[in-house]
Amino acid sequence: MTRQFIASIALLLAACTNGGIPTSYSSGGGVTIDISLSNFGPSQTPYGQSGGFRPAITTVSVGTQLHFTNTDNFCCHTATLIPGASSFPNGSPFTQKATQQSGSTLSGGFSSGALQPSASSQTITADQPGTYLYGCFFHYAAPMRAAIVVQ
Ligand SMILES: [Cu+2]
Repeated sequence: MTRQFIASIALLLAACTNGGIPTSYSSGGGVTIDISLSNFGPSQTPYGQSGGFRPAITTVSVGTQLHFTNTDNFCCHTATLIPGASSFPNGSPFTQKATQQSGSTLSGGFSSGALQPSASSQTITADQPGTYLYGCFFHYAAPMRAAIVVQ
């Protein structure tokens, strides 16, 4: 194979997989982020190791409405904001409060509370541009962490 051919294949793969990080993009409407520790194994992101949520990085525009659904068949998971973090902290950043549902905007902070199998969170509005890291109270170290980027 020529060097050029190899380079073009590498480019093609990069375009398809976006560096191996599962991402999604939405320009409005509702976006569902799936929660499953069983199905979504660890992947590397610019913020550290992610896992347990799909996509690992959800990219949306301002005004998008988000919610989380527990697609595992066991209790429980949370999706809980890690306030002010630009990378995933080593230890769990959460308190017991994460198990109670709170918040309806990304900038104001949120937690889905403890979600039973098939349960969905409240609707959370991507109200301000920024990068929002979040994770699961019960399985933060698994890892169960992911990011939402609002543009
Ligand atoms: Cu969990």
